[in-house]
Amino acid sequence: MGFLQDPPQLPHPYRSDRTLLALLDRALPAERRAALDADLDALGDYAQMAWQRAGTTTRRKPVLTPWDAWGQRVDRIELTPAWQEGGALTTRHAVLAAGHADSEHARLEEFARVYLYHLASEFYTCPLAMTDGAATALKASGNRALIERALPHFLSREAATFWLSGQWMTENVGGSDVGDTETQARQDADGQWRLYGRKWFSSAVVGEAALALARPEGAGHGGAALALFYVETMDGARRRPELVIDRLKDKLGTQELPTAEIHLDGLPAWPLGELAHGVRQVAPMLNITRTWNAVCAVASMARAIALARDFAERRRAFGRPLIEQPLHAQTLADLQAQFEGAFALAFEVAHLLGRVEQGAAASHEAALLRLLTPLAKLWTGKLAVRICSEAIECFGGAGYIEDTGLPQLLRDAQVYPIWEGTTNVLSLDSLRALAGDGLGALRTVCAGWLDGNDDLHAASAVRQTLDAAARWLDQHAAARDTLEAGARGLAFTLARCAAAALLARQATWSGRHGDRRPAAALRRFVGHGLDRLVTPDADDTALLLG
Ligand code: MFK
Repeated sequence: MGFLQDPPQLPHPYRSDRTLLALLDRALPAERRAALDADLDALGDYAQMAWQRAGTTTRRKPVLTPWDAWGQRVDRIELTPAWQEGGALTTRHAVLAAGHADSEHARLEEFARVYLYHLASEFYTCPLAMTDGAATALKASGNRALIERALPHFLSREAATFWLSGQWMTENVGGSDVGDTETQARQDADGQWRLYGRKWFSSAVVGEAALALARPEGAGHGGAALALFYVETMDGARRRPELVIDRLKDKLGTQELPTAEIHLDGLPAWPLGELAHGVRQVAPMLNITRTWNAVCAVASMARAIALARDFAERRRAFGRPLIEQPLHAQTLADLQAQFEGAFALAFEVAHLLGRVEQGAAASHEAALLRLLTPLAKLWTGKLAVRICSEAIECFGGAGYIEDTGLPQLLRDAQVYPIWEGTTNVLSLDSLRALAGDGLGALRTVCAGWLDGNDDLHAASAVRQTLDAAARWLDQHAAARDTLEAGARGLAFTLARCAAAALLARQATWSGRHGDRRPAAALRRFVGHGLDRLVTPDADDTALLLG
């Protein structure tokens, strides 16, 4: 037998992740930091085990069996091993419960768990995200009966009582434009609301509950006339007959996740609040799932870079290991710097969320959270695809071979810019957030994050770029079409400025502890430029599309 290449090994996802370790050491009080360690260590162990298991077992997908042998409708879904383990893992390590604890650090501690668990979970994190979102939307609704009914299940620390919740919005007609929802809510003779219609992407169909948008009978058109309902899917051990699974989707990635097309034929439902403004009521859920999306996107980046970095030491070409090849090392270092910026922004959103929820944030920080949430989601989603693509290229042809497990990283990453609102929908959402005082809040906090950092070039780049963004916004505020056409460039610019300022804050802290690597990440990140502003020419756009 001739030469055989050593495959890449996954370093321990928790103990070897210096970015995560430094963040937690900086941001958490020592007592809480120590208390968190055991759960993160165990989730890191599980992630390493799952990577090894994936390399030695045949990959499986969920299977739907609609009918049993005797003609009974059963809609049984067989799940992969990681999915079968999901409830036990989640509750044992309090993945969701941690985020709803009574502390300003609760969300940061939750999302550290999410980050480590995500890839090993095979996107079981998708229904977890929705369950977290449902718990948050229920709390915001103030509906005591539903809160008492569902929250103990959603936030349970025991697998036996744990429930997953879905988020049933998307329909054939209303994907991004949810206001076109066709599902109807009607009251029966006993006054019970029931839902009738078809939901086109249901990613938690194996769950026990869902929040669903529907149009109450007789209500008008558009989003404001929709209502938000809570539903349960099970009747004891059986799925309720009024919920029918039509088929599972055949997707580009996230193939272990059983995403279904369903129809509702009178499923009992309870309104969360008023029978209107359902989009406004579901917004707290969207902002939670968008935060999950951002953290899971950086988890994918971390995994791709960790494997490429490890491989660069094992693989020799042109007489030396890849890591000693200047261009290869440059490529990996660029990825690392971009990742550290994205990581800083996603986790700042997580931490800020906890502080705002617990009333521990300054007054301007609620506006900041409203702005940073879509920015983090849209920027990390796009970056995850780019980083996963570049990282699998670091393996040459091996990165293109299915059973290395590497192509899956890229296919799965492509979901981040799509789920929970595409990049363009989120760019437009950031304009909504900028209509408040999001930009003022961002400028205030960036000044604070930069304070004390000795990289004057970085500080001035952030300040100048934020000034340019503010001028751009003023200049185009009255021209809605130009504003929208340039919204993506504006969003990327603001996201990169926030990330650079956050890198500066981390670099200042790490420098004091003798670690110069975050300062290098800051220099490299700023070196790639912060300004992505564009002023599109509408005539050229029309010509190009003509
Ligand atoms: C592993 C990672 C985990 C990730 C989980 C993945 C789950 C995957 C399942 C899915 O993908 S589910 C599908 C996700 N679909 C979307 O995200 C929908 C995309 N479309 C949008 O986001 C639209 O912007 C939206 C439907 C929310 C709003 O469009 P409209 O109908 O034009 O809404 P409008 O009239 O601007 O806003 C209605 C109200 O909601 C307004 O408040 P008011 O009634 O008080 O005026 C808005 O301010 C408010 N609102 C909208 N977005 C908000 C928000 N409030 C707070 N935060 C937001 N993000």
